[in-house]
Amino acid sequence: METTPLNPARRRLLAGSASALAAAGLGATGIAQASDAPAKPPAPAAKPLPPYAAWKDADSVIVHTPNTIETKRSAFGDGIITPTRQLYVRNNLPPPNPSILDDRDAWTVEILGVKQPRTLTVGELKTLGVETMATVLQCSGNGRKFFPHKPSGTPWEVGAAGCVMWTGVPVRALVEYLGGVEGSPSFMTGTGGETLPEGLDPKTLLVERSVPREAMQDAMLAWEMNNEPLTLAHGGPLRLIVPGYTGVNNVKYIKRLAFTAEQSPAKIQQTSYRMAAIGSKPGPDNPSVWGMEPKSWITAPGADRQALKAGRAVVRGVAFGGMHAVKRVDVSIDGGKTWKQAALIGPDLGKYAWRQFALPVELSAGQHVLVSRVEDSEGNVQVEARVENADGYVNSSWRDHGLTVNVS
Ligand SMILES: Nc1nc2c(c(=O)[nH]1)N[C@H]1C(S)=C(S)[C@@H](COP(=O)(O)O)O[C@H]1N2
Ligand SMILES: [Mo]
Repeated sequence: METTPLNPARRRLLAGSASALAAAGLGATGIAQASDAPAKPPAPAAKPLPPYAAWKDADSVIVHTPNTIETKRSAFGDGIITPTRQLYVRNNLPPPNPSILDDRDAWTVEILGVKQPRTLTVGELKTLGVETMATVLQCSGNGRKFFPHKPSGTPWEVGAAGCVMWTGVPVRALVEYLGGVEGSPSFMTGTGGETLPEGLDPKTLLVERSVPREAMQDAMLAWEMNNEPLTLAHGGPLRLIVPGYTGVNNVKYIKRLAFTAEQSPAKIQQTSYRMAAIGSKPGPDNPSVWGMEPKSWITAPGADRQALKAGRAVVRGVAFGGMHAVKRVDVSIDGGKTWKQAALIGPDLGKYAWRQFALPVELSAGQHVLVSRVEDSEGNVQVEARVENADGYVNSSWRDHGLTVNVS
């Protein structure tokens, strides 16, 4: 349905049908109808925000379900950090009872697989060290909407992602305090603190994720997001942050952090979040969805069907390397035929944050496809085509993420 002004071809078509109606002897009414835009089906009513996330900015988000809330392409904000009220939310299970935030410092986390395994309170964690870092938090399924085979799962477009500032204790400092890692386990496994329904095998629901042990080097147990105590929606009182890894590996409401020889037996580790061929059943032999890849997308101008006038405009967007820093970003306003290097603007908050980029352009009337392509410090370039996979994970395709705008 067109919400943007009609392009010339469309105008001709309608003019043609109007004169055809006139020729057929229809009166003014017929012509008026023909020159109006075709009747629109009523827009589906926006779903309400669920109570635990009622404080989100309703105009900035798309509520897919009570547990899957996406940031609109136009709503990442003009600064580098995604405002908390605009940040996406993804819960695989309903969040725990809000009473877990009543006494934040009393929340406990059990640390296993270290020389002196122990249960610590958040209050104690706060005495062991503190750091602040920015990371891109991005759901493994961000961009799923563009997979033509329509995988099951939320059809996220670009907005299951944000750049977030975390404050907490480095896992390194915690492990050192507990005497170091015991033996040589291959994985770091975090367990979420949701209350599981009774009578079901906990393995089918438990949010427990294992990542390669090396990831501990930069990982953090965080109690603050964007300078505020961590909300329930985002995993308060305590959350594991594994920079460079997709969203699911950043376990909320963390109750246990363990250094383990094996990956978690939970379904979410064994069969979900695996890169499997379309048509096959994902399982432990398929690669796990862990590290993120270089990815960027345009956020302005013209996102979410904002009207555009011909003339000067600044094409803007966000870009990240996943595991490495951003080196450069190129932008095209003709769908990838010709490219120009964009300027990286705003502060550099480290290799796990995203960079904002901008390129002034001259936009002529008509339709344009705005795309961006990032290269990381290791020379890895954002892929043109998505890697097809059964469940629609890790779509980093620059072509899929292009923004089509109509300029009048
Ligand atoms: N305990 C727990 N941690 C979790 C989840 C969950 O359902 N429970 N969802 C994961 C997924 S799939 C994503 S994408 C991110 C979403 O983080 P956010 O809701 O703070 O944006 O949290 C991850 N950590
Ligand atoms: Mo996710």
